[in-house]
Amino acid sequence: MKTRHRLAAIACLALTPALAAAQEITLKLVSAFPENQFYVKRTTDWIADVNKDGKGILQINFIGGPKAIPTFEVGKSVQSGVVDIGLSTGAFYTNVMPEADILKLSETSAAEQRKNGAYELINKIWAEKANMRYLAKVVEFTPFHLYLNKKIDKPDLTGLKIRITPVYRDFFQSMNAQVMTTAPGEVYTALERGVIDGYGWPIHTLFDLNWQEKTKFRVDPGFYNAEVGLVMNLDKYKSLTPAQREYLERKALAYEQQNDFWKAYNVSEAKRQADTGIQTISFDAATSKAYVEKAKEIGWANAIKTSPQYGPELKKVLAR
Ligand code: 173
Repeated sequence: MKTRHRLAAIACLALTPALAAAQEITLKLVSAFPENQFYVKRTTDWIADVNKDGKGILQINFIGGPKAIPTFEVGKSVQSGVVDIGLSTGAFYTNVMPEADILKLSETSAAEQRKNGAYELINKIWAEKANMRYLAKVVEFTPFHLYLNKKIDKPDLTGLKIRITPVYRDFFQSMNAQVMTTAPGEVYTALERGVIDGYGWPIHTLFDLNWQEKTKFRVDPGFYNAEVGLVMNLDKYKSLTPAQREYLERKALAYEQQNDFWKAYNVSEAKRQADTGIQTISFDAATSKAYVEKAKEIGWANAIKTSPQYGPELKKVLAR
């Protein structure tokens, strides 16, 4: 009895200062997507919920979008700890590690990846190569498409200048496109000035940036699976108390578990494109099948080339 009391007293003394200092933490979050884009609205709604329930535990402060930190710098800022959390797609931080762009090749869902070892593998790689914790995937079930202002009748982009990110580079180049990398925030002006004849982008959210005003065609079918995630500086993640970490992970998982939302949203976005006059370009069945297969083949070939170490391991858990 006596020893137990003494131990309890020592434990209390040891814990008190730590508890007092770490009651509530405020994390800084930036978005690699423009502030007026829907991903940011969904994320600020999520932040409001985190902050409402997280009083005395954990708060998130939304710093802003690319005006605060440029799109292709968000990954580096999370890696170095300039900010704590980034809302980004992997293609925007291949300057931190090439593996980041491999998540677009996911055919298994985030929910499956939590069960089949992919989530642990991703976190092993993200920790080792980018000093990051991958908290949650918040966009999936979403194909990318090629949007054009000039009509094509076969998958040949010879003579066309197309805006890309690393997501589309190898695939569009394999169809002879001349490519130009830009952040989403620069696409409208490039279209307006006629600097580009088209661009790669998901099936959704092009209205947020008014691109429908400058877009004539969408090429079907889509390819890959858009990934947008919340990534956190690993040192900051490790510095959280167990209660803060449990809270953040629970809220991040709840956000990820809303991804079914995108399925119906994408159907409505395709309809909205048609309603606004964006025409679809499609190929015959065999050509369409070859188009999607080529995208996948090129995607994995590049993944394995840029990451001989992790490309093949990721393929086992991301591909079907
Ligand atoms: O086209 C892009 O900017 C891009 O790579 C991307 C990736 C995921 C979601 C939205 C856009």
